[in-house]
Amino acid sequence: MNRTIMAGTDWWTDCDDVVAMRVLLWAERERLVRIAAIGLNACMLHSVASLDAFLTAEGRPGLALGLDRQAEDFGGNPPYQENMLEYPHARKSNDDAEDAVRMYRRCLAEAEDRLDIIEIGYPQVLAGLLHSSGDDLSPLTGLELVRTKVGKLWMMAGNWEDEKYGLENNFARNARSRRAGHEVCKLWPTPITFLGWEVASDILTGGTIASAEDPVFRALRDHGSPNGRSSWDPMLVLLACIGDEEEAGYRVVKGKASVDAETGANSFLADSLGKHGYVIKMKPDREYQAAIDRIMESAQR
Ligand SMILES: [Ca+2]
Repeated sequence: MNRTIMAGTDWWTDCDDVVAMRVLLWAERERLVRIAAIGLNACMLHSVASLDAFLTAEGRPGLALGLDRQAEDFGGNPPYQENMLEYPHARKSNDDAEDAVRMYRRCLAEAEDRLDIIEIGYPQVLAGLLHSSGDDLSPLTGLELVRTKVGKLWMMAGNWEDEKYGLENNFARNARSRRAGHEVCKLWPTPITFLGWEVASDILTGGTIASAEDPVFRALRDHGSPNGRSSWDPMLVLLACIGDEEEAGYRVVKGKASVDAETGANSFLADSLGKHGYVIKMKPDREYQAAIDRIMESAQR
């Protein structure tokens, strides 16, 4: 199938983004997807350099990276990023990445076929893309580019256990993520599949990695999770790379998702014709866990 995808990550204080990046690179090696670019939506001192170092250590140097440089208001100080700087890396600072919205516009303008977008972080780059105007890359607005060039958006966001009310970090972290979550749910013109907090919080992965020098294991240890971490981001990435909810072991509740722009709380109105959907697991937790842990081992050095 080899669909082209762009992926957004907060690559912030948590380590499940690191597990998820290994899943994404595995999916490319397996020719499930081709990765066009990765956008960072939290901006920390070593964001670009550490991601570049990790991708290089995993055998995929030179991937296009974009960054939201305004996203300095998420706080935190993850030790895993500084420790990744031990690996060789070409991009030394955040100045070495393109603006994330511009990079997404470039990829969409150049795409011959529709591509999918994966998001495992904060939604403000996606909202910024929707609001972007025509420029030297394309006369189309961001909304028009998404409408004509994106197949589907796959997001780890929200808590959909109670359709009336959920509160989850990616939507609710700060004022910009809340507003952006509101705008993406309201304006995004393609189908969106959400994997919510409730799906993955009890499924710990990465804990079976045997080598203490493995880059993913080191990140888990630096986070204080050497026995594995909740699988929000890796489960969403694996689902998106398989590209079919049922095949990936989920059923979908369709409808319309909303996010409160002030509180970041999410809610859902079920509707079989709706453009949005959240997934519910159809298999025992251990099967999702084993699938991701097998992928972790496939890349062990
Ligand atoms: Ca994340």
